[in-house]
Amino acid sequence: MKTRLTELIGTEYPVIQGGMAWVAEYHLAAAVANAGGLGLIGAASAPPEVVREQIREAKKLTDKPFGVNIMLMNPNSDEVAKIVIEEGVKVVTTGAGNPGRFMDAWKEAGVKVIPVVASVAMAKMMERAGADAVVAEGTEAGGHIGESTTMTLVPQVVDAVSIPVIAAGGIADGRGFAAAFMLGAEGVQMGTRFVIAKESIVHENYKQKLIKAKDIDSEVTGRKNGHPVRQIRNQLTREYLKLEENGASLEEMEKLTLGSLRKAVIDGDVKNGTVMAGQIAGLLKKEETCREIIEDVVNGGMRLLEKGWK
Ligand code: TUI
Repeated sequence: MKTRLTELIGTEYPVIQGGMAWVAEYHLAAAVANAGGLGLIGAASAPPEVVREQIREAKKLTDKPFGVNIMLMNPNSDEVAKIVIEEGVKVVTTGAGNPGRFMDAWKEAGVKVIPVVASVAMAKMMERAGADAVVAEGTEAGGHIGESTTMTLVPQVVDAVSIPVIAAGGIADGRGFAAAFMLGAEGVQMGTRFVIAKESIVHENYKQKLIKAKDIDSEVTGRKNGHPVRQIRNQLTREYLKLEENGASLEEMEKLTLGSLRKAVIDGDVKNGTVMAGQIAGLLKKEETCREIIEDVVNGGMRLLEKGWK
């Protein structure tokens, strides 16, 4: 299946795996790459040398292209930006900020740059700065989010830029894939569905929490402090929202969430840890391989697109 995105990044399918903190490590990235999608290593807040090691491990598991996601709120992002060039990474995606200051160095090194954006203004700015494509991520997504829904954001970004647009937020099956293409996207990015992939190293408790989740089980914390994060409701979100309601200090809130994503992903503490997931978690049914996931999404989507509205 060829789109401008597959041409750009050299994958078989127009499917990108989200660069999820703690979750998107090299086993998952390589499995997605081997299944024909673009796997990503999520640098998140990992020490830069750990990111380098992750890239080298992924290379041992796949000869297909894969990328690195750089979370721009991380103070280490300058160093990680250099490492991706040194290690010959083919694609970089960015989140939670403006990657403008790295753009020239990446372009000069031949790295394809795909910023994740949550607004039309940011998409236009990224195109002007030389981005090769953008991921337009709606507020249905898990983790750090913007305000607009995927349904409204994607067509407005498509109309505003001429580079390829990849839709993200709320997509986990063939119906979401087809809908994204109907909105003008030329690819999709999925996070939540890959969290429960067989190759994902996420703790079984976390996977089961997502499989059991219903449509309304996610909650957004941090709206008041400017860092809204979507996650599955639990003891931690209840405590957090209570503190937020009572006007607690940033320090108090940070005490609660420090290391909380690791607690859920690695230790399996889904009560006191942060269980980031998108609103589509309610659709998830079972653990499958990355190949099964990608084939289900692409084949299901293509069947719908060929069938039309009937
Ligand atoms: O980045 C994400 N999702 C994330 S990052 C993350 S790590 C984290 N951990 C704990 C607390 C907070 C974050 C978890 N999930 N998605 C991409 C994304 N980017 N969504 C929204 C944005 C965004 C927001 C503002 C992109 C650009 C932007 O512009 C800011 C500016 O500088 O104008």
